[in-house]
Amino acid sequence: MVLDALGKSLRGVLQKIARGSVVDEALLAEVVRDIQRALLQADVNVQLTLELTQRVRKRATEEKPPAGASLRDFLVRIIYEEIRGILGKDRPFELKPRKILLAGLFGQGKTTTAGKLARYFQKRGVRVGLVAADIHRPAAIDQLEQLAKKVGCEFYADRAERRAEKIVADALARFPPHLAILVDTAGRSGIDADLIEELKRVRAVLQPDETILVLDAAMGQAAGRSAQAFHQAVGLSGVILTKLDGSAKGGGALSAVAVSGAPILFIGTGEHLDDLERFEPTRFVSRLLGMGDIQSLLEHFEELSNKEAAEKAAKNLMGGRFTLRDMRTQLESLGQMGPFSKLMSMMPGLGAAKIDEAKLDDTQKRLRRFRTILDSMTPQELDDASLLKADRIHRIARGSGQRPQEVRALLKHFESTRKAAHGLASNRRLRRQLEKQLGTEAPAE
Ligand SMILES: Nc1nc2c(ncn2[C@@H]2O[C@H](COP(=O)(O)OP(=O)(O)OP(=O)(O)O)[C@@H](O)[C@H]2O)c(=O)[nH]1
Ligand SMILES: [Mg+2]
Repeated sequence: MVLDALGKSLRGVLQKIARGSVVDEALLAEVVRDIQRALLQADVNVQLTLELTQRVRKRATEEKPPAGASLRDFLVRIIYEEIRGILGKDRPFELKPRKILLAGLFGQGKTTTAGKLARYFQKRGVRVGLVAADIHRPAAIDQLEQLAKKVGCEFYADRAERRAEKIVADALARFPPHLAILVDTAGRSGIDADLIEELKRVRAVLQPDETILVLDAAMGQAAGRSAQAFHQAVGLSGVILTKLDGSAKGGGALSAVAVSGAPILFIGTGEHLDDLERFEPTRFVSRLLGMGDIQSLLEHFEELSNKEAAEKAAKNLMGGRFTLRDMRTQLESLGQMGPFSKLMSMMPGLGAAKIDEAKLDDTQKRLRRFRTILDSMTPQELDDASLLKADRIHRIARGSGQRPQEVRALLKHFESTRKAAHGLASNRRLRRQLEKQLGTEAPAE
């Protein structure tokens, strides 16, 4: 596994959180310190590291975990999200016949990566044509030809031709149809005018679907500057970071390239043709943190936060404190069989939207209108419907593009729900029965 040391330290942090008797200020300070040390050792930029750990600390002290989640799990999730955040966006990579241009400096792994990508496509059922457009080094052409033989894909080269773009044009004309075409280009010692001009000429002929920069992870943070410069000069659709297997500085390269705005698509993890892995930040972080289970932890959180709002609304309703805000939650949870919609469907009059098939369409349209109206209200209005006098009703109508009558209809619906809820709250037998079904405790009165 790449970034082994970083992964080990971060997993150590999570274990510390799991073992600690309480999540308190002392533990948080220790966790923040450990994360800092781990990231800096992996060559992640100092400022980036400090900002990340500051956010972890701030969120852990200021944000509240959703009801039902432990502080411990919440802290783990914050750490996961923040580390995930410095690795860039997940980007799909299409496996179909299309044209890919590989560029990069000297010795970064372009030719090897062209071979690896060819195998990656072919293994997944897409035939590949490799084009040797490195005109400066004859050995590079032989190298690519060897790789093409190993992979068993199409190959085109013209050892006598001195124009890379001509080679590409000939390859396009000669290859059979429906190939993924991968073009290997020459490297230089720096980004110079000649290199950029050559890439632009090749690009004009190839019309690539992807322009991918191949970068050696051993550059560490400097990989970020290189990616940025290439991105500005030729416009990149992605980056492949090579030699992550041998580099302790991988964290610096990964995070710095992510900042450049060009997504990392693959990572090279060895010299062999199969040593190429898709890079997806979300999965990568899960693996790094050693959490086969982080996925289930995250899903659990997702459910909890939806459930939390619905449960709170249900409690308010039963406690006779039903607000417009709760009504909005009600509308949002209609259709999901959460505790709240269960409650609504059991109440006379309120479950009508779900039961009366004939009116369902009309009702749903109306509920959608209600939601846009509620979205035009201020937080104060959502908490206190008594504020809603004529002038506010007109403002909300304008803001939501509805007629004032519709806003009044919403308020009437709200009022009848509240009254029904009040009746429900005072019917102790019915209420106990509901509470049992919902698994909620009686709200304080
Ligand atoms: N360990 C390891 N070595 C790699 C990886 N990718 C490439 N290499 C090695 O890096 C060296 C340079 O690779 P090339 O593919 O020739 O690099 P290039 O960018 O085409 O080089 P030029 O064409 O000379 O500019 C070779 O020895 C490769 O075996 C990787 O992911 N891991
Ligand atoms: Mg090469």
